[in-house]
Amino acid sequence: MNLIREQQLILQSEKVVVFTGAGMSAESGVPTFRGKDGLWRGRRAEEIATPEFFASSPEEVLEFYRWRRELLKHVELHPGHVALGEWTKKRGSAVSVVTQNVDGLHQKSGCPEVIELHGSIWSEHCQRCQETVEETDAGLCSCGGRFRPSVVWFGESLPEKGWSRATDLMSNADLILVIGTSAVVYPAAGLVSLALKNGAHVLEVNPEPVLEDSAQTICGTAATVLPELLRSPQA
Ligand code: BJW
Repeated sequence: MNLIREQQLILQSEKVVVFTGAGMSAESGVPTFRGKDGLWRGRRAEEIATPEFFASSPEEVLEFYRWRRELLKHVELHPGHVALGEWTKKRGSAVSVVTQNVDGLHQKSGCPEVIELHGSIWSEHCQRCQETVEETDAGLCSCGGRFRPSVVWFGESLPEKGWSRATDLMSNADLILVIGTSAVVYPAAGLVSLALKNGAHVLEVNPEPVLEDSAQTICGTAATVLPELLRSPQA
């Protein structure tokens, strides 16, 4: 894979945002939402990841998250995570990661700043009093409300602080690396248009690129492309 021009572009960029989706974790064995393994017991994310479904079938939803946490406890970082973790540490405050993923794998690989737009699967909050606990399967709160995963379901707002930081970063970046997202879920997907409108260069890594008109695309997977892309170009 010859990525010299892309490596140079990265080297010349002063403010970079890495924007990731489920495809980033796919090669660690975590199913994407809209890929072939994306259904859980025949249900799509649009059905199960909703407050309405939790209200009607809380045990089924909690089991879905239990299953995913159990899977995540046993996955390993792939070479793309490792390369991204090392590179972000090296570039320091010049790089931020904005992710739609709730799995915590960017943090595990050492990325210093990770903004989780859709929350985290590793904490829960009470539906009634909003108390947050760094605990999973917490059951009932002392106020009598039910704890639920602190993730963002359809129809819910994104965390205010994270969203504000993400829009700020996207508006001021000169390069956005978009990795492993179908870019169909809003408002997160709109961040790419925001960056483009503000003059950023967009480089997409995806085996099935989705941003072809507006971005430069590298057709390949995160684990194969990132170690090469984030290497310094050879003299
Ligand atoms: C690889 C790879 C490899 C594979 N390497 N790449 C019409 C227009 C605009 C908006 C709306 C609309 N109708 C409804 C809405 C709103 C709705 C929405 O966007 N719906 C769309 C489906 C149309 N959005 C919302 O409701 C959001 N909130 C909101 O808008 O609030 C305002 C509001 C308030 C009140 C009323 C109405 C609005 C909230 C969205 C929350 C999304 N939550 C989920 C679940 C999180 C919790 C959990 O994990 O359980 O977030 S859904 C799911 O989709 C998850 C993901 O973060 C998100 C995005 O998916 P992602 O990451 O892109 O994954 P995939 O599977 O789609 O794509 C994987 C990609 O990887 C593919 O491209 C592959 O090719 C690629 N790939 N292998 C690299 N190895």
